[in-house]
Amino acid sequence: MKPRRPLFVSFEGGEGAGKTTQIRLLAERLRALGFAVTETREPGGGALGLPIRGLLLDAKTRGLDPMAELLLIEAQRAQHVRDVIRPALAAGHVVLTDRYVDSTAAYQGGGRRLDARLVRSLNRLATDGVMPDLTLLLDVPVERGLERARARTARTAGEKEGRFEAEALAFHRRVRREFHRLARTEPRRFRVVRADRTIDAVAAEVAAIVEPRVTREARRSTPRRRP
Ligand code: Z5A
Repeated sequence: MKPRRPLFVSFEGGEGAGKTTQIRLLAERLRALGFAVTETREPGGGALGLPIRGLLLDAKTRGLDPMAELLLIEAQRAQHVRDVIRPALAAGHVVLTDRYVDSTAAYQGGGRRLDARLVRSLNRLATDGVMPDLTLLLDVPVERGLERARARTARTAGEKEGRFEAEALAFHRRVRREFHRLARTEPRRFRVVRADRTIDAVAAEVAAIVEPRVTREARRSTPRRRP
């Protein structure tokens, strides 16, 4: 295994943008190069991830107050950082997370119109300052992404459309606008990747962005030989 410094990469974007697909491909590629990789997601990672994911995504959870939704997301995040992200970074892994703080800004801030400053401060509290080094925003027009997500849901036996998929187009457009705004606000952290292309084309661009960063970190952690 190569000596390395950790790198924390988040994947963001709307429904059906291809985050899960791209994380899987990138993780395979990095592992083949000899890097230790931790794949995780929100909601889902950590001890509270799955139960809270069930509550948030199930269309049967009707009438969930937006503030309750926000607090559930931040609760699972605090545990996710403690259980998964911090230990993986401490072990020198490349951590790839499917959604993180920017999803909260986009969905609960942009989509649900909760106060942006409140979302930012809860994000800060929950992450305890553990922020991604790099964020890839996979950007796809809302209709195209929803089409993909719904086609996948229809293929998956027994799965019904989830709470977020069922939201109006206007909601998803606000989410996408907010992602774009965040990317403009933090151009050093964000890279916007056009995701309305083939899986291979997107994967090639993702690799071209992430691999040099991972390799650079590995070189910086290699002790120099004395002459
Ligand atoms: N949420 C929130 O509100 N606030 C928060 O802070 C956080 C989350 C952290 C998580 O659900 C939900 O939680 C999310 C917001 C909310 N909303 N929803 N729904 P999720 O994890 O189930 O949903 P998702 O993150 O949007 O995942 P997704 O719909 O599965 O999208 P994806 O991961 O970006 O895409 P994918 O699974 O890789 O691909 C979807 C389908 O498209 C699949 O059949 C692929 O084979 C296909 N695909 C992928 N790429 C392509 C390309 N390039 N061309 C053609 N087809 C493709």
